[in-house]
Amino acid sequence: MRFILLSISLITLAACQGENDTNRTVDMYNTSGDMVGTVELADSSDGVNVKIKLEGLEPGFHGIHVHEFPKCEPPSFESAGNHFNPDGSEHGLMHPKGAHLGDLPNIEADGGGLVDAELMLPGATLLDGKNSLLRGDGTSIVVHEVQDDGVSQPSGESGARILCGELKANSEENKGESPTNPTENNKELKE
Ligand SMILES: [Cu+2]
Ligand SMILES: [Zn+2]
Repeated sequence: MRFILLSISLITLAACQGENDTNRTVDMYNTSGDMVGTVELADSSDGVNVKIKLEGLEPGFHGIHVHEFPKCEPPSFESAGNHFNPDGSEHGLMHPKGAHLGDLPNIEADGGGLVDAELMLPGATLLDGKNSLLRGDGTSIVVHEVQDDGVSQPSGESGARILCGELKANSEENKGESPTNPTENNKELKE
């Protein structure tokens, strides 16, 4: 009986430790380095829920995608790389061989330049695995100048990258000064 209770508490502990990575907030920056809003990510059974709150955009539609590197270097944000595409698909939510896992529907800024939208990334996760937005060093979220047409390669003719936010893996570990875990290197690497 005591053993069972111990097991349950260990399982609960493990679940709590994983909780950090089921919700993440990404700060979004423009090409001048001003923070202009946030993107809140929440893992769910269907994918990753994406809540977008932005200001200062040109009114109208804008493309938005998850890009492959957690690196936002202004003013071009080219450092963010291509769209996050672990399955090797074509770009575009309307493409027959699409879409990239990181492709999202366009967001619309109102007359005052504000965006308040809630979208979904089906099949993506914040947990471990091939489709994890925190895979490797992480990913980034990029907003574009104009709307994504949903079919053109490689990125839907959505124009310049105007906002970018980094979604870094293990950010809570990077904050502290604590030394890296020495057992980390002992894990067997399978090809
Ligand atoms: Cu993009
Ligand atoms: Zn794409």
